[in-house]
Amino acid sequence: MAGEPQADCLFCKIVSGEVPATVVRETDTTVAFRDINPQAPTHVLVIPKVHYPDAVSLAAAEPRIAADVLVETGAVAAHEKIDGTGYRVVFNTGSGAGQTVFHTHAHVLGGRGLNWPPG
Ligand code: IU
Repeated sequence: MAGEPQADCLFCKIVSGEVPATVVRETDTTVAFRDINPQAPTHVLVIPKVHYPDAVSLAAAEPRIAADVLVETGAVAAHEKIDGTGYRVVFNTGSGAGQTVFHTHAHVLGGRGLNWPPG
């Protein structure tokens, strides 16, 4: 069923605790943890506890939880003290855009200069 944990989903396993992660923050609806392959001094992923493959499908089905994810990116930025200098929130959507894990996640990147456009 939509939103239910998927047996083959790594991020569902992080939500359940089956796979360990360096958790930065947790709320009723989200988990924020450090990316295993950081692309910046701060690189944290914010995921909803429910399983949807990308941000758009989450927002269509569960708009409040999608808002929780977005609000949580700001809480992570404050926690990491990168809110003053600026940071980037990225939802890679689809394999052509570099999405490799098909459980909604926001990348929160900061702590260095960030070029535009991104690669
Ligand atoms: P992407 O937008 O789907 O490419 O992002 C997936 C991210 O998940 C990527 O930055 C990976 O480094 C990260 N990740 C992780 O933090 N832990 C893992 O066990 C795996 C991927 I697999």
